[in-house]
Amino acid sequence: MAENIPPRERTRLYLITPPRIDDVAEFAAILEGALEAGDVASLQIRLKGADGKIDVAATREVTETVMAMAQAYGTAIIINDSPELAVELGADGVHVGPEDMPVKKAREIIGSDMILGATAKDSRHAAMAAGEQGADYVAFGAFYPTETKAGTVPADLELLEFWQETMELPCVAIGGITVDNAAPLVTAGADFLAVSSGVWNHPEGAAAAVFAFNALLDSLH
Ligand code: TZP
Ligand code: MG
Repeated sequence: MAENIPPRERTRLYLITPPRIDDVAEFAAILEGALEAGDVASLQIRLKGADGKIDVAATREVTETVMAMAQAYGTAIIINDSPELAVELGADGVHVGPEDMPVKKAREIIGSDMILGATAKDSRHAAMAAGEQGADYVAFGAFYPTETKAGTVPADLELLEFWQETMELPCVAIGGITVDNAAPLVTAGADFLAVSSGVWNHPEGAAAAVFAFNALLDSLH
């Protein structure tokens, strides 16, 4: 590890909602069980319409429903794609991809206090540029095949190792992560594990998944 980089904190879990939520009350109940089961640093509200774009109405409804609960558990609410909506909803932050808007513009919209995350896929250069433009974290992936997002590019562990050794900006690993395949990402240096289907589709339920992820993270720390 480079001398000027402080030791990394324990890797934390970063939940992402399923792309569609039909029953918001049922989702809120499942989420509460999951938050009760173990540490969740943040919850990204990532809801897509039939056109693949952000479902604004659903994002509003779900965010308003879970906001107080997330706050009570110390879980930051991050809105996907739309800085304007993140501001309107009083969220803790926003996550933008290259197809959404430039990181610099997103920072201008949200101001200096909100969290800004940026997708960097498999590119250290995109990640560095995002950091220079004001991102608070960068997301690398997809590390494993995923059905949650179409058109992902494969990323490999060396990227996490490089980032951990040379950069201070926190990084998120994403894409097809489950309790069973997460360990190498943690060892390679991911600061956060961003997980959707690996939690919501866990055979024993979301709470069991969050518990198991935290047990794994504790064991690797
Ligand atoms: N970006 C890259 S992979 C991915 C996103 C949003 C999907 C994450 O969901 P899952 O179900 O954990 O693979
Ligand atoms: Mg996006």
